[in-house]
Amino acid sequence: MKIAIMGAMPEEVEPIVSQLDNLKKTVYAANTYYEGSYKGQEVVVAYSKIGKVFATLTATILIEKFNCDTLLFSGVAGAISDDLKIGDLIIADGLCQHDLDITAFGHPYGFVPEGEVCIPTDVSLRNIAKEVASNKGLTLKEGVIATGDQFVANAERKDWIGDTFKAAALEMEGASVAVVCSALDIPFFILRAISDSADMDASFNFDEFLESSAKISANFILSMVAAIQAE
Ligand code: 4EH
Repeated sequence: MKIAIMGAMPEEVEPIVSQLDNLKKTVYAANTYYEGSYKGQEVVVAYSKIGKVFATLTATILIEKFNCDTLLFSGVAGAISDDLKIGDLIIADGLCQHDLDITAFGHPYGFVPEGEVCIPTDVSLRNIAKEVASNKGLTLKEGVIATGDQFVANAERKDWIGDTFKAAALEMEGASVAVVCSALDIPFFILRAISDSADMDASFNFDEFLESSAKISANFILSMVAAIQAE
């Protein structure tokens, strides 16, 4: 088993890379991939850069070039649901693309022919996360996470995404990972810690809480790697 751990920004993967043994750096396709191990479990870590296109590229390379057979995403997100506060953890039960719109042809938002509006994540990985959370005495929220190529800092847009996709949180990469992993039949898991509430204060809160929330997510992901290894 070889686990891919992916983030979008350097701040999201640095707390993971810094805890790996036997680190080996490879530059490929204009990005850096960190191979190593954590508690004896082989992992490959990378940050994709921001947005759906870069995330698609990195997820594909982690699987096709580095032969990872499981993918865990760690990062931060904007909250939609009122009961998600800064620093809270949410796991995706499914991912959708809130900026995908061919409604002019009678299709629902987020849908293209031969695709699906919401792509579900792996149930066993979700169950491992719940076990890890209960051992740590942590609360995990679970819900739909909406992805799009925009930093949402607008209450109206955020509410529209929440209403349209029944989404609890939003970010800019998760659905790309979902598309790649479901097409290649790779079990995947998306974890996000809240950095802001996607409203008019979002950019300020984001700058303040990116680092701390990214660490909360990263530490949880490493505990999951240890739990998977111990299985
Ligand atoms: O990778 C992008 C980062 C913001 S853009 C998506 N990430 C963080 C999650 C996220 C998010 N996405 C959309 C957290 N809050 C979000 C929000 N809307 N409100 C970025 C950030 N800093 C510098 C450059 N770009």
